[in-house]
Amino acid sequence: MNEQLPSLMDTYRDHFSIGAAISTRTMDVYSDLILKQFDSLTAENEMKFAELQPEPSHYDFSKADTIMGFARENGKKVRGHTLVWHNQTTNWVFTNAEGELVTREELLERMQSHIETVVGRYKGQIYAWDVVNEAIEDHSETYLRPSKWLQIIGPDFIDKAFEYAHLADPDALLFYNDYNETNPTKRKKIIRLVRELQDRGVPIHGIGLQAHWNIYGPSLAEIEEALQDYASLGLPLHITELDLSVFRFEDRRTDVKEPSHAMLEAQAEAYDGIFQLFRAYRAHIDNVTFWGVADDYTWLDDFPVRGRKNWPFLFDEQHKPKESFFRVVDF
Ligand code: HXH
Repeated sequence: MNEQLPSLMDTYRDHFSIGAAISTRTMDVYSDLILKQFDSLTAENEMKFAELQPEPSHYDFSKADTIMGFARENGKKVRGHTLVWHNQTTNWVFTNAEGELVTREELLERMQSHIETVVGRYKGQIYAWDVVNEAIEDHSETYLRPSKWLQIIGPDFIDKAFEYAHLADPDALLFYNDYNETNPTKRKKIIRLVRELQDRGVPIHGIGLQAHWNIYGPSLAEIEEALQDYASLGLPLHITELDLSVFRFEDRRTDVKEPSHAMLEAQAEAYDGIFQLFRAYRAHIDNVTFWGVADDYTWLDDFPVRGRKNWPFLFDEQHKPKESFFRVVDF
């Protein structure tokens, strides 16, 4: 029945590639949609530090390899996510046998060997890596987020991560990736960071804007201002983790069992405006990746409100296109 359905990746072929985050489970559940709609894939969790190196020097590439195999067999590009992050990184990374924090040199060595091993394994197969994820502090006047990486190595942990990744695969495009990226205060800090990296000659090739937004905001004006600001750095932009929650950030309700007509209309309107902007900035945006495929599974189920489902994508729980889909492909 969906045979006449337009394809996102074909519709946007001349604008940017269209991606989706998947897991070894969802790549099967969504295989029909993935094959037809998306030309770029990201492992939602399977390439994070804790998944790949759960214990010192004990790597488990089984799930990541399964995703790489699926991508290769089906001719999909792969974005790598993510090498250095304060979350989903096991505590052993930062401690020695006595349970004390390791030295700067020891942590740099662990960082380099992890990056070499992971980036090296997929050399030439992963076209872009999120090298450092979420290193900027959100609100306050603080610049960098307090983390073990920062505490032990110092602010140049970011430089080092990019340098190690570049050595491991000189052809991979290296990205700094963050959320709340349209917030003016955080935006300025992200831009400051990227500019400093550029000034120091650090091999950074792009900026990843996560775009975990909702149907109430950020406004198109805020998004456009952010795109303009980021584009001024002269680096390609990837929209790395797009989804549009149907709830305001402060909304804590758990009694909504299906999305209302009004929610779906507002979502279609929002997706329409957002993709108009993405098209207008096609000279700067090279990839738009959704952080999932269809509404039957999203990381936003139960997060940040336990017991609450969410419906953030272009395809519904039956994998059928929503009004949002038709608005995105109709221009
Ligand atoms: C992303 N973080 C990650 O990059 C991705 O790897 C993961 O799969 C999903 C989302 C977004 C994020 C950032 C901060 C955050 C939550 C999600 O912190 C909060 C904690 C509680 C409430 C709200 C935000």
